[in-house]
Amino acid sequence: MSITLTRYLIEQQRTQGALPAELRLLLETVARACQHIAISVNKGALGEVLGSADTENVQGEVQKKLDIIANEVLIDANEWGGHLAAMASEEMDTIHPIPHRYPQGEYLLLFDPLDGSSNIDVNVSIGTIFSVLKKPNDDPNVIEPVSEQDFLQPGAQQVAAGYCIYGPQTTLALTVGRGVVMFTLDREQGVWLLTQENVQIPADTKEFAINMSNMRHWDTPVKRYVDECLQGKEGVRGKDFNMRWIASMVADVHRILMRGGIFMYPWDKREPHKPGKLRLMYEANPMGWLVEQAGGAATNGRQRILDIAPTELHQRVSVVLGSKNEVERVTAYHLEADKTSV
Ligand code: P6P
Repeated sequence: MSITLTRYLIEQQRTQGALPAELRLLLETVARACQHIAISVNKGALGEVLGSADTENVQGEVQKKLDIIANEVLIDANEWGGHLAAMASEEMDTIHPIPHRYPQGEYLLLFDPLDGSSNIDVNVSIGTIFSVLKKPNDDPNVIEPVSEQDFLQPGAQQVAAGYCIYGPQTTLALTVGRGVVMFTLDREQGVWLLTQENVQIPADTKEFAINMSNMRHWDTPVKRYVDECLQGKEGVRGKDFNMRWIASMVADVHRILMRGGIFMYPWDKREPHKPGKLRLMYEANPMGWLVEQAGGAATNGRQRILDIAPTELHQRVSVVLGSKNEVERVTAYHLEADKTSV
């Protein structure tokens, strides 16, 4: 008998006390929204969903039609349920408070509605990334309007995180702090079925993911690490490495959760004032927690990503995540370089 997402979450709520009812309802709503997004993604050229929307988001990036569709699906699905105080999205400049006509909840939902948009029109895997926080000072007697400041919590405060990858299979990866589980969408039944529990990332790997075209812009520690990988068996690592770069964080992270590896999007000299390309609140934090819950590690090259105290909703961060021993090596190279540069 296959276990559906609903049954799994109810059992987590009932037997482990790990899951408040309101959070369970929120996660089911997000999963249903991802099912809805998958329908649009899978239509492709048949559904008038490809190409640019000819608008820009807060990041200054041209939005694809599917970016906007996915954002609207998540907003519409999560506005009325009574479990949220507000939402934040890569595609929206400011937070989206729950309209007064709906009941207010205690949770904050953050998402990148469609990560990897450059892959949409060429039929390469893309995904939705989401993170759940609790609204701070949630005193039922004190009704304060939710603010952007309420979202600025370190990733260690997340109560749930996950992603949905729209690939050959449509798969949902989820953690509520008790390891990582995966569900695969059964399209015939229209339900998510549990397909993997206790996901574990091997501590070692022979596979690294980074955009090699940026090599000349990298800082020394990253160059040192990648050079050693490229030296292969003859070099200090004593083994050959393989390289992957899908340019879709969800797809690269999913591969790492399934078979190990290290993913790097480090700071580089192209835009030295930016700490990195990826966003902390709705990319690095949820992915960092999933990776840690699966036995891996996630740093910005110097410190644990989940310990970073956010100052802005859309702030960027350098990301090194995946197989624990490799992440620790890259992080050690950064700290060694800092010591010698003092
Ligand atoms: P580049 C997608 O736009 C994204 O935010 C991540 O999903 C992905 O890992 C990265 O950017 C790809 O960036 O510079 O290689 O195109």
